[in-house]
Amino acid sequence: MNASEVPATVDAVVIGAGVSGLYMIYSLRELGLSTLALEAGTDVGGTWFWNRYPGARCDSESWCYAYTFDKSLEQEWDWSCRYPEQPEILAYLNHVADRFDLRSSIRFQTRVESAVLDEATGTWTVRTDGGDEVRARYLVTAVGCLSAAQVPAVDGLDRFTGDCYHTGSWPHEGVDLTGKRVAVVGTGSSGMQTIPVIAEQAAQLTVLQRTPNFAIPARNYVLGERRASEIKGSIGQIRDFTRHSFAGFPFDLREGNLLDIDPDVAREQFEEAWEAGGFELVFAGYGDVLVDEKANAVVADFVREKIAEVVDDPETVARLQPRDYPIGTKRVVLDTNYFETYNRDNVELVSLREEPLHEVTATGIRVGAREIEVDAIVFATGFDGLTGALGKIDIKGRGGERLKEKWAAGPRTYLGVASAGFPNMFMITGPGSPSVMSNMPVSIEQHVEWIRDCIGHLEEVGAAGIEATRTAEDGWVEHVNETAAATLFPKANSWYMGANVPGKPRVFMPYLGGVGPYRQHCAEVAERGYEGFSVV
Ligand code: N01
Repeated sequence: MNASEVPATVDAVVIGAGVSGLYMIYSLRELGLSTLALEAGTDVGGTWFWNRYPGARCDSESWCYAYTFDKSLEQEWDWSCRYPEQPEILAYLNHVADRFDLRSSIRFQTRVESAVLDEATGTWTVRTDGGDEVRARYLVTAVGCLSAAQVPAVDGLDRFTGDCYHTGSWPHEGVDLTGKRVAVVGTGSSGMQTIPVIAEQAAQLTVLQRTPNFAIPARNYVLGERRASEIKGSIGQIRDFTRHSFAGFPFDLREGNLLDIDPDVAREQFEEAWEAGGFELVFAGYGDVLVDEKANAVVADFVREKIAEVVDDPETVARLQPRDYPIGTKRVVLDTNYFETYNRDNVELVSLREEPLHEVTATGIRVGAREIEVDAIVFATGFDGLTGALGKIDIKGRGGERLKEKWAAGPRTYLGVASAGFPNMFMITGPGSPSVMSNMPVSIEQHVEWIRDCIGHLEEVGAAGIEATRTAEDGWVEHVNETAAATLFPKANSWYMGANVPGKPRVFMPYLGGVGPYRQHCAEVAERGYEGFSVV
């Protein structure tokens, strides 16, 4: 089933049918509101619908990368392993859509082009690429933080006669790279996941690296019946823990500071974390690692040493060891055989710092003083994060103010969920909320439930609308900036800072105050009658 007709009026429009959109539909329906979700893709899944590149997988533990709103759903779904691959997560999201009959509220293959506030009625008119218009009292953006793919403007790209792909919009029918000469541009999470898999298929793989990245072994494993049943038995405790943890994971920071610990003891702990795999080495490390450069260097040195142990060629080791930003301040990657891949005969690492990328030719890529002939180029060059997808929609609020213009010098939100001048518009995991600094489903559920309760309150008291005040927003933006400034994060040219998009303002966009404290703060705002909002 599909909401094939766009009705003239609904209570709420949701933009997107990924992890956040699906749960928002469910929650708005719980309130008894008529809800229409508009989704550009042909099916549900959002990030997991588009990112089908070889090796795409989750790097949160599967049992925490799932909805928690329905206890029987938690018990009935069986994850195969610790870090499932994209098809399994997409199958899960399809299962959720079917189980709760969510598709009947979704209009697929429909991209939202604009959303315009009618101040007189306090309603939003949402226009689609098909020319349909729908009017709604509530507008909820569930557009994802990483959904606007970025392909760099490399000279000559239009002349290339081979095949070109971006990891974030991978062909659904799959791509056979067997026996091909392939170049991968980019060594972030997507690049580091796909490089080892492409290396196994391709005749020759050239990796074009601008900035080396820190990675920790994922050490994925099959769950097995015993472990799966243990997890299901304790899922309630796990759920409570993640919700109140710092980053939404089933582990938290250690007590104390690394620099106060005996170096031998610390080393032993690092070795254990390395062997166990996963994010614990950095995110369950000591609090000073992400705020104190000396403490950070201890962990960074450890990971650099590990890279040197794995990779045979010393020149390649030197190119792969990140040196110019603190570990953790660009997204740490959980890898499977990434560094090992550089020991293969068919893989070459090109550092674009030594051999700059000049242009793409008809048959290859010109770097430094040479041309590398390739049959296919894979851009693993990331996204216009956090604001890119919202910026593609022409959102006009009070007085015709455009959200994009309001955010020209960086996003301005209250709690990352609302923006002054845009009444009755809610952003799920918007900039200024923990979002990408956390295990996403945990933050998504918190936002969806907060928005649901807020809308439920408005309906109950018969309010016409809600809007963040400029004062509350200014205070929140300042708090978000101060929190980031107290850490090492602004020291890296990361997409968190907008550094990967030419011309984008350098502002640290997510909120670093932690998932648990943020949840508590949002709950208190609601308890105090939606403090910082005007309810009319
Ligand atoms: O994108 P990225 P991504 N010329 O921006 C390089 C999530 N995710 O798709 O570092 C040459 O991280 C760029 O270089 P530099 C996760 O949150 C999660 O990999 O900017 N190179 C970098 O190496 C992640 O952080 C999973 O110097 C250029 C790479 O391309 C986020 O998505 C899996 C370039 C881009 O890395 C984005 O990850 C995948 C240019 N002009 C993604 N422009 C999970 O495991 C960019 N680069 C859940």
